[in-house]
Amino acid sequence: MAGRIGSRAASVGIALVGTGFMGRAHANAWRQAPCFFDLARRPQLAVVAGRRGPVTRAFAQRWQVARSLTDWTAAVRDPAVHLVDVLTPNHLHAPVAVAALRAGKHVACEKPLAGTLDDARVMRDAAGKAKGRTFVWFNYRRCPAVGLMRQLVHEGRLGEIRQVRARYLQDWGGAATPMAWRFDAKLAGSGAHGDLNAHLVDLVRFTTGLEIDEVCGAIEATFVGRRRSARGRQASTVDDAMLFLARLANGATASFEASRVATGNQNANGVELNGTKGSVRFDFERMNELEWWDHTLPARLRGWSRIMCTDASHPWVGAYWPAAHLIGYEHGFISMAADIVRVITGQKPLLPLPDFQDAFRTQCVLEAATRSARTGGWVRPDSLA
Ligand code: SOE
Repeated sequence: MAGRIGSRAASVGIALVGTGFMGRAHANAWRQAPCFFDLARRPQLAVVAGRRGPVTRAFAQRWQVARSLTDWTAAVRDPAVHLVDVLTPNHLHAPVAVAALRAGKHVACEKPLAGTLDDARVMRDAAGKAKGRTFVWFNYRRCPAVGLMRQLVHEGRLGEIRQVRARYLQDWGGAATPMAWRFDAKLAGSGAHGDLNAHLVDLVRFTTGLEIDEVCGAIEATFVGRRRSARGRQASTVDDAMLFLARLANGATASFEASRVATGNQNANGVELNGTKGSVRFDFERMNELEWWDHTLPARLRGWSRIMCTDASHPWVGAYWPAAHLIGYEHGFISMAADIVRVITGQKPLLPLPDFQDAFRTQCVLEAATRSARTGGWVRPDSLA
């Protein structure tokens, strides 16, 4: 079969399953990656599958995808496809990803790995038995400032990490936002928690290299119980905000805060790490910058320095523009698409990519927080694996 792993094709045939916001972000990334990065094989948009025929056809035309289908099972089996990119609502991640792995394809799946821990476990197990490689689109790992944050920690410049503050704040305008799959627990699993805390847990694990040992003090809240839709008013069954505390493997304390009701914050995805030798902080709303407090300097020289992470020596930046010619949201996806192609052509990614095994650990932390919110107790993510 032409599309099976190990074939000597000059291109990597991609099937996009989904045509929404992420469909656009990924179609763009696969198209742009070989323009900026030298890749052993060129990604080719072979197929797009979507529920609605006209929308899917228009998507295919706009993004120059060779074929459009309304049946994702056919996309997964297509011999021209080497990698299936799962961009569906969360409840479809497991069926699509497992079918693709069984068909011998590589799989890249949107975050969170799944809406439920059970689905995530099925995906992790299927990946363990498959020949194909797996990837999860925790795209913020590919911000150069986040990459630098990880490098500073791993070079020992922060000393021992003692405290972590992670918050991902959005403002969805309350009841003004109409019903969508993201508000339906059966389709999404959870609300702000799976959508936003998933990124934070991944970012903290990625930048510190530390696992999360224990979770406690979680609190979840739903403020908008019903939303308007074409079918009248429908129940919104997910959390609008979820906060929790955690202890990392080295004893450091951490706080996590995800919200869709944080008026005035639009995409404030931020992490601060405090170590014995220094601190760093990042906020996606200023994504090209990393702030660093170097505590090894003499006291009279200490202060927050703002590093413009646009030098060619910063991760991925050399592929783009000259210093201070800023990059944006889409570049994280482009860099990730390039790193995925590197992995499936036997090369190393610039910095580690999350696979299903890795994202399953993040999912266990999310589940631990949900259980803590509902029982009021301490939960060890490891005990759920
Ligand atoms: C919506 O909350 C959303 O698009 C998330 O689903 C993404 O993961 C995040 O990057 C931006 O906000």
